[in-house]
Amino acid sequence: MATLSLDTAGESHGRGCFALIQGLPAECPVDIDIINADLARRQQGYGRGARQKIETDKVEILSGVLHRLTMGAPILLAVWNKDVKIERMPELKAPRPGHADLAGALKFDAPIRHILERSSARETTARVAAGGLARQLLRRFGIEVRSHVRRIGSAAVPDSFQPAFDELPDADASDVRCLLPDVAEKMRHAIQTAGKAGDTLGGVYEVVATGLPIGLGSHAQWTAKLDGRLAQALVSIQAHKGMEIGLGFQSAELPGSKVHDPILYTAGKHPQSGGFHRPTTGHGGTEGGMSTGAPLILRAVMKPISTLMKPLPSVDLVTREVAAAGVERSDVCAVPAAGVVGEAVVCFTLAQALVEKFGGDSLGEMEDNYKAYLKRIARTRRADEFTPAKSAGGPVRAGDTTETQPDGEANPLNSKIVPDLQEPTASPAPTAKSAHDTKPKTEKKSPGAAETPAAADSSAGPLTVYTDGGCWNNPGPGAWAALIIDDAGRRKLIGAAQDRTTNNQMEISAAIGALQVTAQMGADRPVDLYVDSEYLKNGATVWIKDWKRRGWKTAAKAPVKNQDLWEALDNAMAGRTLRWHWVRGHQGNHGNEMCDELTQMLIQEFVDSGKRREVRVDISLKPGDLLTPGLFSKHV
Ligand code: EPS
Repeated sequence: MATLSLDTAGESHGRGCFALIQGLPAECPVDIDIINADLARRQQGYGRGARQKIETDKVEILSGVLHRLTMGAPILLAVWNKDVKIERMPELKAPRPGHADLAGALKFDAPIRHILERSSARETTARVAAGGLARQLLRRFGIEVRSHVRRIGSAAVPDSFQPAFDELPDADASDVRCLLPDVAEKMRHAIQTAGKAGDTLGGVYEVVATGLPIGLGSHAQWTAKLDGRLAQALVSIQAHKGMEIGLGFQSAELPGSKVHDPILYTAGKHPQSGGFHRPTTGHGGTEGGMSTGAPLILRAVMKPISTLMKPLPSVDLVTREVAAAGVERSDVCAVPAAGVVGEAVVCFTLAQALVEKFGGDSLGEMEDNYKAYLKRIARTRRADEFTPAKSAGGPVRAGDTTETQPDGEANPLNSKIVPDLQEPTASPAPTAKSAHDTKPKTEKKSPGAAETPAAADSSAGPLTVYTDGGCWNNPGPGAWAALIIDDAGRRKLIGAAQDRTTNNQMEISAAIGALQVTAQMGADRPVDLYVDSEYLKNGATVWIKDWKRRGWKTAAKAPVKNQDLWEALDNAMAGRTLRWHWVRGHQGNHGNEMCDELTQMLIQEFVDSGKRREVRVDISLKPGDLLTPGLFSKHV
């Protein structure tokens, strides 16, 4: 089995931080700028100490890469320190509670300085450099890893906040790497207050990875389990105390029916998991120690940094008398940077699992193995394929299996090596067919085969909805529009215009309209809603609970604006499985742009008719029908 390994070396104030990587296949392209970009991200963050102003971390590749390609040889990375002063640094008398000082000094029979220099979080520089290399291998296979901060001290995003994967890069625009500006402000304030008090703060960040093939890791041995390996990687980061996968600790409170993710099947889609997919993400992307092909959702908790400017009581290691713990230059909070380190260790762990699964001495060999695997998991099993008689007769030969795909187009292998990520797109591939359509013509239907949930449920799969609302002269004539996409690529566009309304009213109306129509398509089908209004998303997911509790009053006891619409939305949401996503409006998100375009056309039509004509649309599109603005003008 091919193995990819990483060892790091270096002391915080020694010559530098070093990473030795072995087992990366030959001929992988290496872009040093990608590694340096991650190193720079690791140095950012509100609450960092003075060290980050001294250092400008940049990687030097000392071996194993030639002409920007890996050579299949050991790779040595170096990030040279500027603050090199380890020889002159004083010994700490009293170990710092929370640090490696005490256990290390006693165990190694060594000065605290010898321990702290190596245990310092500066070591993460080497892991981030190695992660930047791993990230480049993952991208060859369509795997992308991102992160954002959920909590610093008591300032946290709501539990229900699950940003779309596309939104995660925006976290880097915030110095606390938090996507909600009001929470980010609270985080900064909390860090400031802790710093002034000579204290420190920890927090929680989330790492999400998409594009994984099903089956990385293995159920067969505890050391091979992907979830366990990710936990080891994350909890080994300095100051980390725990991690969660998917629903994580929340699973303890919930019944199984709310934790486990139903299995769905759509032929020709989700090639990285053989067409199988999940409407929900409770499992966080792993089952039985293996990846499922769904997004990997991991959260890690970092404790407050243990060097306190107002030190806690400790004991002098020489005199054994009470003494204040040693004080070293340090950070008040490093959670934003920890998220970047979390991404790096997840990248490396996934690259290890990928190399182990697909092996090969060169990237090309690994890619061939990967393609062959996608083909194998996509094939239909014959009813008798795994009966005892068959297995007793020897291994299944290639000719014994039947391909699932009835035509070339639906075969994922006719597409690029990098499979499409799970993110919904406004125009899904027009190739999807129902599970029954894909039964090979020659195959006899095996009794019971159609009863499997995977086969029977394809018509009850998840729905993707984009909505938008707008009006002219807020308040003034306005309209809303919604685009509904089912898991077979069928699309529906609905919308309506009216007089004397507001942007917010139209945003809520769009969601109500979309939920009413999707209820007719199956009230139990999970719905992913993509909206560009924070007012709508926050109202529907967070504020509405408090408004109802207070009898439709705001915290300031004022009546809630647009109560009638919120009540209608509340009714429409009842009993539904909804996931809300915020997308930035007018930024090229195809579904959002379509809804915006239709909204404007509906208003125009309404105004042109002297506001006399009721203007509504309800257009159903088959897979393959082009979704162009010209199409609206025919119907509006
Ligand atoms: C760090 C560099 C260190 C610390 C921090 C992380 O630099 P210095 O000790 O010179 O200030 O700021 O390390 C710790 C928090 C720790 O506990 O050791 C870095 O580059 O990330």
